[in-house]
Amino acid sequence: RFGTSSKAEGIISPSVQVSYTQLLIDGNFVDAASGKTFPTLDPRTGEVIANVAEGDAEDINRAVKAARKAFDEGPWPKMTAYERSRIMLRFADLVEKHSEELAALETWDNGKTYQQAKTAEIPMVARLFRYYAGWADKIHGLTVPADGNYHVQTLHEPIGVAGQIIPWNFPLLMFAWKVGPALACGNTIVLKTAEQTPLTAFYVGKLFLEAGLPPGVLNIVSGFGPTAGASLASHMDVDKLAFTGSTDTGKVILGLAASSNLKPVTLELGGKSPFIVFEDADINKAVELAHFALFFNQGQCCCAGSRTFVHEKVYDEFVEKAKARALKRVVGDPFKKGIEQGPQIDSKQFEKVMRYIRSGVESNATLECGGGQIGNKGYFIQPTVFSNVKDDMLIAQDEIFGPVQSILKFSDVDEVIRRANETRYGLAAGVFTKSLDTANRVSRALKAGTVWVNCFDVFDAAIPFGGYKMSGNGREKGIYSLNNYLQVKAVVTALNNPAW
Ligand code: TXE
Repeated sequence: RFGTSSKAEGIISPSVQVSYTQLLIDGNFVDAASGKTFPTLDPRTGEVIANVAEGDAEDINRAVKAARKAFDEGPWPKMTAYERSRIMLRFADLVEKHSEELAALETWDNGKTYQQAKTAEIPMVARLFRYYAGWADKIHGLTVPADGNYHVQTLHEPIGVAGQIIPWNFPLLMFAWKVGPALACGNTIVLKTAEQTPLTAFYVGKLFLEAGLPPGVLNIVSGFGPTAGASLASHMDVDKLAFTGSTDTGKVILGLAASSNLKPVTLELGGKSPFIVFEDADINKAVELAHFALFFNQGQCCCAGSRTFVHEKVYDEFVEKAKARALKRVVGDPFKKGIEQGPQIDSKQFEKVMRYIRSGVESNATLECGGGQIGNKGYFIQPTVFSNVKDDMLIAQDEIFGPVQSILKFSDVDEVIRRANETRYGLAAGVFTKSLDTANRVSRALKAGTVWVNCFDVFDAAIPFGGYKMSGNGREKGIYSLNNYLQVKAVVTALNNPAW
């Protein structure tokens, strides 16, 4: 139980306990068939929060069977869209009602600040479900004017059983991005949570049952990638797969889908997003937003602005200010007031980030500040800034996924467009300028799924999100996400009309 110290000075979360640690299959919380469990850890200390059921192939089979039955026999796809929409709306209300416990559980399991979880992420989860509830009864096909004596219509049907595999950096938001559109379209779901963060999905699974979701419509399996995840990706009775995670695992998943039943796959993978500051930008604002773009969520964002390109005329001033801002960043217990940065998710990610920091130093980038661990417990890392970063350095090419800002220098527009695009990724980009011409030119030239102009990390349920190149395929959120979960059927009927 967390919260025994909730009255201690500065602690801002309510007390919360772990109530659900079993798999949610066919409307019931059950142990893994093997009886196995695994620990989920508190990133502040590395200590065990709870042991949760370790699902594997057999549990995925059970979950897929339940989802199949709920799809084929109903009631989910056979309910009216309005009824489905009302369940989703009731669920959104319950998320809001339980937002404090959910935010506390998310912080405990993930290490993100309670403030961020409570004021930004949980409200966005509710918003997403309301947005997709709104779509449920507005999904329809077309009548098509074809040549000949035919009446042609398209039916937009749910695909069937959707498999969804999510990561640990935004556990509930990723749940919402995937589950919202799948349910709105009438699919049933088997979702595998990340092994680092299984807790909040179980909690909202319970809220969904309370909202009236029929058994088997949403099944949640915790477990590891190569076992539970791979069984879901290669399952012959899963009709569609959606994945968010690393590019390497994305490739494995695509292979598993291809070698099993060719299920369609949407992938949201890594990034190395440029954040471009032109000489005419408001420098103070650009420094603050570049800081936010990189350090938000401990730097664990697929769209982090992890290559900060700054025009040579304002480079030195920018670096000085970026360093001063990073030095001011408050790192500590994410449950405490005023904390901006908590620990990294686990020892594997911590070691990865530290390796990249060493690589930056060894490749002669200038370490402006940070570079070390904070304390000797948990996975806290000093906000780190490198200047004089060159394109061919590893820290400018690979996704670090931590609080490490790399600042590069450029001298003209064509050069920065070329360099910004010289990456295997293409998820997002930021452009900072007061010139409309520069903003328009650069945002059209960048190969990225999202371009933020004079802003960054603006998310909204209606704005599509996804990647070019090795950042993935398909778009989530907005109207675009519905296509991922629908089949289009053309019905062509001969018209017995001799006059035509
Ligand atoms: O990712 P994985 P990891 C990036 C980030 C991070 C790196 C590694 O750079 O440092 O990936 O993180 C499941 N079959 N991102 O190791 O392995 C796994 O259980 C089926 C960016 O955590 O991709 C988890 O549920 N599933 C990213 C999910 O995949 C498998 C967010 C993600 O794990 C599997 C997270 C397999 N063989 C990491 N192997 C983003 N785009 O936001 C693993 N999984």
